[in-house]
Amino acid sequence: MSLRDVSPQGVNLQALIETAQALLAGGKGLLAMDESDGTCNRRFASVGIAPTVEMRRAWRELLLTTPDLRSCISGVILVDETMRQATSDGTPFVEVARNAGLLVGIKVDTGAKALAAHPAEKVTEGLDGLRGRLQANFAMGARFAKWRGVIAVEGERLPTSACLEVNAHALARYAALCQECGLVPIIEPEVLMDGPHTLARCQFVTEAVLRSVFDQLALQGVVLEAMVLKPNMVIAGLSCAVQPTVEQVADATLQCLRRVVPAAVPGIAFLSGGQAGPLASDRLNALHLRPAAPWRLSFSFARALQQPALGLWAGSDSNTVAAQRALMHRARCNRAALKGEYSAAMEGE
Ligand code: 5MM
Repeated sequence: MSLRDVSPQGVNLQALIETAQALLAGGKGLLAMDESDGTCNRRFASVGIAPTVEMRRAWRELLLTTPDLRSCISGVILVDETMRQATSDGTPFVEVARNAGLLVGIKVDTGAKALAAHPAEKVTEGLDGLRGRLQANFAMGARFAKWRGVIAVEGERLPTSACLEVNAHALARYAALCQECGLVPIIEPEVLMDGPHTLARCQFVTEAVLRSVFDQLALQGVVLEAMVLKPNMVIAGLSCAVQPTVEQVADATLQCLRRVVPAAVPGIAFLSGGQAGPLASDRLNALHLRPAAPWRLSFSFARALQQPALGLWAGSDSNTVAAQRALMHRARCNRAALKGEYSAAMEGE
């Protein structure tokens, strides 16, 4: 395919492609810090932090002002609240991130809601008024966006094809709008790890999900060169009796992706999905010890980067330095994994 420099809507495709490549360049990954209020508050509650706007602001300030974050992280995914907040000295977070050499992204879905007539399944909402919100986010400095579809696995019963189709449709419509508005879409279809399903079942479902997503992306005219895919790794359910080795996860993940992700996609940045930080790094590392894939493989972690730091911070200013060190430790582990140089020994450093 030969890409025109400017799309029919007047969008500079070359700029979008360069942004997508910049997100994936330099052996760096993404820091997802786009937890909605409810999710953030639940994570705060687990370590005894008060669920207030000010504590969420303070936590996001700690993350964004971590010294040297740019050595491992190319971009940060914010949530609307953070996009509009500032540091305690009044510097807007968007400015802080850009001054720190980080591309600014924003989560623009409005959450996964119950899918009518399909008990236990969800569809992600947020398409109404999305064009205007994307234009406003671009004007505020965002250069990429994120939307997450959630797919539950339950034996052979779930997911239904209805769930796959509506989520893929929404992801593709979001992605097309993003590109029209000058933002690179991060496309995140997540097969959840809750349940006793096997590695093979996760691979089967993930392949079906991605096939559906790429069908819809083609239908909606999304330019594959100007997007980033953010999928789950192919793993067994959390309560599956037989847990795969990191090598089995790497092989199943790559086999699945090779079958369905076109080579035109510049990169794949995995979510961590609730895996412990060291395990996520180990699996990411194994993926980089396999023969070269057609896309860059990276990370876009939230919990697997933030969790130890959050526990150390516990809402107290006096713990900021220790928490920022813990964040950088996980970031360095994952940067090493992108070169196939991570090992458990790094955890002791
Ligand atoms: C799967 O969640 C995304 C990646 O985070 P993990 O690495 O922890 O799995 C994450 O970006 C997620 O989409 C945001 O935290 C937003 O989630 P909610 O549910 O709050 O919208």
